[in-house]
Amino acid sequence: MPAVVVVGAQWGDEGKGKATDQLSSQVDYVVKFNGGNNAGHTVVVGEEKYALHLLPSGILSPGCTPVIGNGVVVDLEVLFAELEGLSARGVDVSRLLVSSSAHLIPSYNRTLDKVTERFLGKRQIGTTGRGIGPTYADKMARVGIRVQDIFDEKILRQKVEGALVQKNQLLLKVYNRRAVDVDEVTDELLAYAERLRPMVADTSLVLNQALDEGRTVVFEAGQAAMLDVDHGTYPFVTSSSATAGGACTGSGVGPTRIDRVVGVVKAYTTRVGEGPFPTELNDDAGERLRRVGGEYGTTTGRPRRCGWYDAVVARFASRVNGLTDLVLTKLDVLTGLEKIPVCVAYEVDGRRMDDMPPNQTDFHHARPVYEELDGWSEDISGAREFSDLPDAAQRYVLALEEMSGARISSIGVGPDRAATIVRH
Ligand code: 2SA
Ligand code: GDP
Ligand code: MG
Repeated sequence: MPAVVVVGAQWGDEGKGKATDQLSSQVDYVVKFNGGNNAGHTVVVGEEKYALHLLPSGILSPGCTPVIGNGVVVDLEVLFAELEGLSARGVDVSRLLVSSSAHLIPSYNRTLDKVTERFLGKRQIGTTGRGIGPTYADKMARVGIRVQDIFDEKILRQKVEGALVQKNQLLLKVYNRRAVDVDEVTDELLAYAERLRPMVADTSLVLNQALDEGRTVVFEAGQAAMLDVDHGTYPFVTSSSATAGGACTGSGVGPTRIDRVVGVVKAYTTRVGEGPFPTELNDDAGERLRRVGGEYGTTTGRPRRCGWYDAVVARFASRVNGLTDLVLTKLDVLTGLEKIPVCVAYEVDGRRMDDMPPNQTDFHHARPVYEELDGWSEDISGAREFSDLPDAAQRYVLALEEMSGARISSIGVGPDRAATIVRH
């Protein structure tokens, strides 16, 4: 499996961190290709729990080189804080490589993210407030600041000046805020230059050479298909390409080199932030999923919205990512439920739709068509083979597989690395 992409197949927090970490012991490089420190990936290793934001999960595996690709947006303050935090816990962080073309999140974009949300009022996106949207907007508007810029003070100052021409007008005239000082921002960024320099590399070249030598590379997505800027529930999305195509543009590795695309799905659904969510439960059943599943944001601590499994979403994610297989997580969280509803289609203004409505208004009106599956009461957290699962749990997995558009190759029955059933 030389080149494997791991993506979220719902609205994020499916357990991509654990899925990637499990692959990492046999992997040479783990590449983050989109997003930034809006992500929160939890990895549990024995008694130790790690919450990774900007760093790829591969950083926890000795021998694996973690890579921050060109498609990522990097907050340098967060990068060094996260590296120091892991170092203090004995993790070797010396192998990290950062693309010289990745964009930086200057402090003014954190401010703009928060101010814009406040200004949007009821129409807000529910962002993580980390400056992600404004930084990708700068990238597309060609006024972004890249990693390589901080090694040339003159160029950096010019670029910061260019970026601030419009932003300061906006801050002063629309948002009633004080203007940002060019020198202050330039100095803030320059202060990290020498510490960053040894990590900076032409990561596209490094990764392509590694693949030429037969090494194994995992591309780890942040967020998920339904939050992808093109394919998600726009405008309630993040600002990057979180689907498999993003692995190529965000790393400089071509699509012909990708061998496998793994989609991670939870046995139910969660969403954090605003936007449509057909199977959302605003009752005791939703509260139970949140409590048993520990559904709180890994980055912001926000309670996640919870609902039943949505096979329309899974089929859509299988299609837009070209999934080769699915990793099903958190099956253990459903233990104890007598019946488990699963959404098999939508009803939109009296019409049945088996596929994702391409029109956003229809998706806002979509009502789930449920099929009820039998639950199980036995503790499944110790199951390591598919046959260890009670019959009803096996049937639940096989039914999801049938509806979701790809084979389920692995099943999570607990947060720990070991709590996994691999289906051969
Ligand atoms: P942003 O900050 O611009 O990316 O926000 C835009 C939307 O994307 C959602 N988003 C996420 N959804 C799920 N998990 C994410 N990471 C954290 C986690 C979230 C947290 O692992 O729990 O801690 O709150 C993540 N990052 C961005 C976001 O909610 C907006 O809907
Ligand atoms: P990511 O953003 O997709 O990496 O997911 P998060 O780390 O934000 O959220 C997933 C949560 O579920 C984390 O707390 C994981 O430790 C936990 N988790 C992952 N797989 C399983 C599983 O199979 N069972 C249980 N109970 N928890 C899991
Ligand atoms: Mg997460």
